[in-house]
Amino acid sequence: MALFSVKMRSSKGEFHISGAERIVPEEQIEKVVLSLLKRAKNHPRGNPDFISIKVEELKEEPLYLRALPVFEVKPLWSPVKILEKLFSLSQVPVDMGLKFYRLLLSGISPSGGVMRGAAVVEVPSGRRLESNKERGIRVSYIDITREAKEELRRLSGEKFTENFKEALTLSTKVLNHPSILAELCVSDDPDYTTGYLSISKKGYFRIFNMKERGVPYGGRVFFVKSGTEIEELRKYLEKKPVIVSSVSSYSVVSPDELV
Ligand code: PML
Repeated sequence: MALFSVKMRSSKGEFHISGAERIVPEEQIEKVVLSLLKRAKNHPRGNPDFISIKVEELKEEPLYLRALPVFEVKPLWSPVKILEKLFSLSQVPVDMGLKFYRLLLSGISPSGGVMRGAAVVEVPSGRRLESNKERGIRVSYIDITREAKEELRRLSGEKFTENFKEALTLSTKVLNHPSILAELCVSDDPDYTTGYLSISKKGYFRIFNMKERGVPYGGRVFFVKSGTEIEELRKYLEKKPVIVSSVSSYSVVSPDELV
């Protein structure tokens, strides 16, 4: 059965307001186009003066993945201390991890703003590999099945948000690539202060209060192995369709229990 990618993005002038995407069978296209249109028109960031909706048949079979296991870290320590602990459990040096966390909080793009895509940082050199440092690499062609979404909602209860579901879907695709060691994310939504660090072979660690409310900066950093072939990684992240079709687990952990 043919599958279609449906992508929406909206803006006002130069200002990006929202974006979302789905992968659906042909008979669901109309319903999904309408729901993405409604979403674009009712966004807390404002009324767009430009909405683009693109429908495109997938040219290759999607990869079906199980979501990363999720660990909600109890906010018993400061976010910096939690990140220090988590980076020490990863292959990313703690100093390097914290340096990029601070950069995300202060505007990581060369012009001092938010990058539309992710920065790619080689470990241990710290070299930036993405060719366009203003745009970065944008992960695309992702979705989660209705069953997996409902299971995630059941497991995470009142902590479920649409942002969380979309971030877990994206991070599951990212961490599935063998070159990726970790992904750090701080939302650029001024009102969304929960972020995460995903670590290869460990999972997705949700961290509350990653930034002060009202801060308009954020973004994503992918930490990769030395010798990563950036063009191959870019193609996978930007083009390979991925559908998350099952979830693993959702647990709440204290920072001192992290191992
Ligand atoms: C974003 O706004 O794109 C990032 C959302 C991060 C979600 C973090 C979470 O709630 O687990």
